[in-house]
Amino acid sequence: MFKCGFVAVVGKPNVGKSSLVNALVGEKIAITSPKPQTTRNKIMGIVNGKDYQVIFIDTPGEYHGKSKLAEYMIKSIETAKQGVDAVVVVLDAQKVNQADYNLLKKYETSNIPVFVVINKIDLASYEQLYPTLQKLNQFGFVKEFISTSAIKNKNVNELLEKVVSVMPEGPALYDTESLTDKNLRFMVSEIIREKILLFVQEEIPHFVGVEILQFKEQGKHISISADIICEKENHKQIIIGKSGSMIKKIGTAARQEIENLTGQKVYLELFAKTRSGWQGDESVLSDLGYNIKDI
Ligand SMILES: Nc1nc2c(ncn2[C@@H]2O[C@H](COP(=O)(O)OP(=O)(O)OP(=O)(O)O)[C@@H](O)[C@H]2O)c(=O)[nH]1
Ligand SMILES: [Mg+2]
Repeated sequence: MFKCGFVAVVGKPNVGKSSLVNALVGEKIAITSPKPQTTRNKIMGIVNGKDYQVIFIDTPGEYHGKSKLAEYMIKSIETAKQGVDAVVVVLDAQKVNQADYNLLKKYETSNIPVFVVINKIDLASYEQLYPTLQKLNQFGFVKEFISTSAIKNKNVNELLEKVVSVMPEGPALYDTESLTDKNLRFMVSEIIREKILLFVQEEIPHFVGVEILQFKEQGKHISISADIICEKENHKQIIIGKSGSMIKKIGTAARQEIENLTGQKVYLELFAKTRSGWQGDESVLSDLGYNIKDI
């Protein structure tokens, strides 16, 4: 008997949803960062076993922004939950609060299995965890509570086994060689954004978008050029850095990761541009791949 199904992975920003999906897949298919609102799209992470295929859908963290980009992200979360066979709600073991309980309550009447993952247990002591686990007892409808560390790969296989056990019978829906529904071009733009999230101070990365202008595979190497779209002129100056030092650092780190991913030599050119109000401009959003009509 072969099993196949879809599982939405949801939760507050920064709880480790993308890290968990990467751990389940066994490869990095989604970018991660210490800053909230890293993920902007729904991204499939496909896990293939001998007698199953589970399609996990990573989603943006639940939040309430007002821009058209926020609207796109919120709609991505909503549509990711539709028609799935199970939901995994991820919590940060150190920071479970009312917002998580409110989120969980929404699933009380759901007629599909709900799993609660208490992630980042490597950072939480038992004394910290105990009151949280006590409070979670009130959610009797939850199929299973699983404590994990996505980073240390702890209990990730146990989670997978539990999820597989509730998947419906059916043939694989995706090529069993595929790990994600996203293409290399998308991954490249995300890797560049991840380096910006890593290197650039607090707020600015949330106002940045990456547009791939050229993506050419030429024999043994790949030539890529991309625009880093900034909200304000001073954001652009920070992205560029003193004598271009920041954009160079972003470019070097991104190029190395793309080379590791593809096994090919990569030429990467980055340009910083200012497009004030781009997060509310449907045509720019569409150029960046955030097309609300597509989801
Ligand atoms: N120590 C520890 N850190 C973790 C673990 N899982 C994730 N992290 C870190 O937590 C941060 C957020 O992880 P992400 O996977 O980007 O979180 P997310 O829920 O996808 O965040 P958004 O996309 O912004 O909603 C990153 O710095 C991760 O390295 C874990 O199990 N243990
Ligand atoms: Mg994420």
